[in-house]
Amino acid sequence: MARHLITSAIPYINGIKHLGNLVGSQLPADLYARYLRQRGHEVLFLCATDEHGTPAELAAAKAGKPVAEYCAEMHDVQAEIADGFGLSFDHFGRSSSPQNHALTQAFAGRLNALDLIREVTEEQVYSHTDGRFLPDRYIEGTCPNCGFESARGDQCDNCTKQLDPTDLIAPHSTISGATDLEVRETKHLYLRQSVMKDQIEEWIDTRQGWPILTTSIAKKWLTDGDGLQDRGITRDLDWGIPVKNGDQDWPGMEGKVFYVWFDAPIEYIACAQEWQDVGKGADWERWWRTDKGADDVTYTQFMGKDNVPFHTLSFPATILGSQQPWKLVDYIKSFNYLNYDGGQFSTSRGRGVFMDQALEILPADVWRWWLLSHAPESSDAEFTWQAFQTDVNKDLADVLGNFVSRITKFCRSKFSEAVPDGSYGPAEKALIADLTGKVAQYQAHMDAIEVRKSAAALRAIWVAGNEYLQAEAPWSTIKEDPEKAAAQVRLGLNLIRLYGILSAPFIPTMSRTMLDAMQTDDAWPDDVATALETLKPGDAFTVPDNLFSKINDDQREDWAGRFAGTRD
Ligand code: B3M
Ligand code: ZN
Repeated sequence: MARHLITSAIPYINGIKHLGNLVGSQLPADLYARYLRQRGHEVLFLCATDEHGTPAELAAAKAGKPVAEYCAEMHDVQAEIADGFGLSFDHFGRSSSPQNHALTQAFAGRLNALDLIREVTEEQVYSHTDGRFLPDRYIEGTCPNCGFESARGDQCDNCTKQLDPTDLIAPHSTISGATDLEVRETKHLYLRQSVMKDQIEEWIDTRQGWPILTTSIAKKWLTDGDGLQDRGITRDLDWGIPVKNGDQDWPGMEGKVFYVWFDAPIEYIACAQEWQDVGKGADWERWWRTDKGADDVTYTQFMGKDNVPFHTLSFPATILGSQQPWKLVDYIKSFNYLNYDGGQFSTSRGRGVFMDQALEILPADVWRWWLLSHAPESSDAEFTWQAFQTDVNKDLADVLGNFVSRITKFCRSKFSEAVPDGSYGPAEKALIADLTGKVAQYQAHMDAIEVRKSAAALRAIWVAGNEYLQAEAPWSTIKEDPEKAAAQVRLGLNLIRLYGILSAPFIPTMSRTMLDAMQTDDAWPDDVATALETLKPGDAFTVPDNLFSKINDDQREDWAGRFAGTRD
């Protein structure tokens, strides 16, 4: 038994996430957490809402609410939807927590004491009408690179060029539309990442077997252009963690807050404190301090590829720079993008299926299965309604659901609602041997967090049972050899149990239904042959409700139209 710390990138507070976001971090993290728990490991699985920065302020303004109130409400909304998807966080925290305030300020103080922070006087755009500076998304204008008219202060969404607000042509405030802007001097703090370049590079080089997607992005930032750059860690915003030097004021930094990407990863640590402080756990330092036992912990992070630079460079710079014994990440699992029906998911245009809408139309397990079995691992993936309908109907209804329903109904009608007696013959032994190999393969892929391969291996396990049933046909056997048919059914019922256990990380609710119907435990099969003897002759079971009803063409067309754009 080992100890595993698992974090998923923490979603921005500014609205409900779409399925592309879900499959890029939270869902595969949940798959892995559930699997490891089932294998008997001690797991701490943390996630939170990312509540600072311009996205939060702008979304609150749009909703006409004070930011704190907006964040508190949206946190609860996101928590409830996460629950609806079966995301089994041990704690779903908030980056605006008092714990994160204190910890973020403490890190800044420590880094400053070690001369890793420098003060920079720079030019920023000030809006007279709004009475404030306009960082990042508070300012829009024409991109100097491509001429796109709605380029933001930090980046052009059209040509992806990274911008500074002062680069924009014909800039205006996105708060008021004001154009009475002026460039003023203001002071900010920079984390001196450049002096830590070698240390970070060495650390990355010691990480064994990271996905290529992860290391290639990290290396690019380390070596491109002039190499790793110092990074601004403060902003002129009202909402956020006030800039402090530990618990002391920071002269010249009054009224400023830390940049959202400085405090967001620190929330991974603060979240463990929150978990303890709300009484869900104890001894958070055992997970995070290598001097308090965390050197035994394996720490895995999940995220979309756009988040990789912050997790491979900036957050490690904070941790390594502190020279304190914080746990560093062991493995970063990153994902490409999931596209939607010939284009991209778009939060601003409401294009694609969002998490709340998904749960309104279908059970979570259906989404979990499709998304995970199509996780964008080696390249971007695409959601289409046609593929979705075909795949889930086949896998969950024709293969798995059909198997469960056929066996249980047949047993009830020809024997009883109890496991019949009969000893396994050559066909059963051959299936057990085949499944022994297939289960080993499934475990190997799950251990390696190869999400798609794991799904394929699980599907193959379901298919093997179906093919056995098709070939052995107890409904025919029973006419000549009732005892043989009884053995076939006994194996079938034990297979339902095995499927319930193995499938739980992917489809926890359906798995629960299978296991409840078999009135059995969910012990992971150390040995497949033994596992398939667990349900004994005479053990009672019930016929479960249909696991999954197929998606029909009318539904598919209806949904394709409904989610094509502009969410109301
Ligand atoms: N909130 C970005 C995102 O949701 C950001 C992740 C923070 S992880 C510390 O994609
Ligand atoms: Zn551009």
